[in-house]
Amino acid sequence: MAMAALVLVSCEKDNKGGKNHNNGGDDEEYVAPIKIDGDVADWAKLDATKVAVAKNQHTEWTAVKEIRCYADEFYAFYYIEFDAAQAKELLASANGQKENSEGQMEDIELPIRVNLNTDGEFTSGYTSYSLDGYDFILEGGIAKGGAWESFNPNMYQRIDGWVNLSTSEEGGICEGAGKDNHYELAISLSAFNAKASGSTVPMPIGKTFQTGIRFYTADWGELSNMPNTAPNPDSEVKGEQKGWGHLMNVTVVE
Ligand SMILES: [Ca+2]
Ligand SMILES: [Ca+2]
Repeated sequence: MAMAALVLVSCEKDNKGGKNHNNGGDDEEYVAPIKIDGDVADWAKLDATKVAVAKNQHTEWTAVKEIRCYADEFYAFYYIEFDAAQAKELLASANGQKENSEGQMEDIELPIRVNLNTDGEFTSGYTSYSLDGYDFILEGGIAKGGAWESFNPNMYQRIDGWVNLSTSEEGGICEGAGKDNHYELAISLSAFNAKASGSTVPMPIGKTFQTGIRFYTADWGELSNMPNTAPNPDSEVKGEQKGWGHLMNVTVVE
């Protein structure tokens, strides 16, 4: 929690400089509309017409009930609601250590992948496991040691395979916090775009983007794709057979 607070403070400092467009007058201090603390009461204060919402419609994936996304010019905020009973089981399962593929011991975590389509095109990027081609993945754990943890992901861009633009050790792109069966996370758009703009295929987040989240068990079993739909076995589209949904469309609020 202490580290998450530090990240937000440093981002606010940077952002204040970026917002200084009235000739150095008394800038209004930016106050994030969502505090990343796992308490989701602040979401009720947002203009609901500007919040993208995806409710679980899948008949087999029941662990995640709903996700939401709201973006202002500094952050993209995410709300995640788990089924209360399954959240307890998932937290308990993200505990202890395991040997990774390189033979080293590492913490068992509950991983997620935040998917972002930043180029406005639905055929470029990664088209498997989503009906829309997304260009970036933020991949990392949200729980370990039996408790929620901050979100400090690796950042990958789809350029002829996945290219790692930033490691979790570098940090500074995201933060997250959970409480009971809710989890909140924020992406710093300036930090994300600094990495995205510096790649061989620059593709920063603009005024609109599309997003979703894939959820996994602690051993990378499929837990849920959000947004989703009820599976349609009669469809000729593989994603529709499996109940994958279209990404949420998010317009940045200025
Ligand atoms: Ca909050
Ligand atoms: Ca794309």
